[in-house]
Amino acid sequence: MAGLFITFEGGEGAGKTTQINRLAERLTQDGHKVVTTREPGGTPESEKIRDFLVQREGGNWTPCAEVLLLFAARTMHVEKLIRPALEAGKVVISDRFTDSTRAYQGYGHGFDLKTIESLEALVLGGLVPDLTFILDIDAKTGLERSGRRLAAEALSLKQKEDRFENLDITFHERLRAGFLEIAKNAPERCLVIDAMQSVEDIAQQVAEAVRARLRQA
Ligand code: Z5A
Repeated sequence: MAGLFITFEGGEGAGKTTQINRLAERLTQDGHKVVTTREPGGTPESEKIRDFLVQREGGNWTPCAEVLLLFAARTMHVEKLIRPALEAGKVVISDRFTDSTRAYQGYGHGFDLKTIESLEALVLGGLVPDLTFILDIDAKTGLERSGRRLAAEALSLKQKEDRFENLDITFHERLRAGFLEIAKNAPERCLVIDAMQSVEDIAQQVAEAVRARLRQA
């Protein structure tokens, strides 16, 4: 495939959205065609599934149902948006992808990682990000940051996307350890960045890594 597929991962409030906006701006200035997207979501159908999954009153799903909904959203996202954009030579930047299922549902909630891998084989058809940034932050600071963002959003209580933020701190600690384990197992793809640094310093490290990868392509 001709394009470049970049994903951003990490716990709540790690700064993914902030960094994706910076990176997209830089790459566009450099003359690249950039598509930014997110998971769950990215297509109209997948955005509907997102509401079930992340909103406070989206539903009380069993772990298996939650995983299947995530992969239903992901197959639409991959087939309708990500793959066509990569085939058209674009840079696709996704706010979360399948590493989040491994981290949240697998390491966080204890859902069987082998089953997640089987679903990945079915849904992704070999698609793997070229580069994954794991923004690493301690759970408490991340939750404080994301709490401030949620408080600032002018949404009704029902629409608040805080179903995962409301889980206890030990869940978020397992999540962080899960992301670090994922990075350790895929060092050729994953770059762990200390998310406690300033927005500017992180943006610089991200831009350098992406430019290096684009030079290799
Ligand atoms: N989920 C799942 O369980 N399984 C899956 O497979 C997938 C997802 C794909 C939605 O994700 C939820 O879905 C998510 C996991 C679950 N759990 N939750 N909740 P999301 O990505 O939409 O939600 P999020 O991680 O909570 O997003 P977030 O809180 O917006 O975090 P962020 O995008 O990483 O951060 P941000 O919006 O850029 O920044 C947050 C605040 O911190 C904001 O006020 C910034 O101005 C500030 N900030 C950012 N960077 C800095 C630095 N460097 N210093 C200081 N302050 C900063």
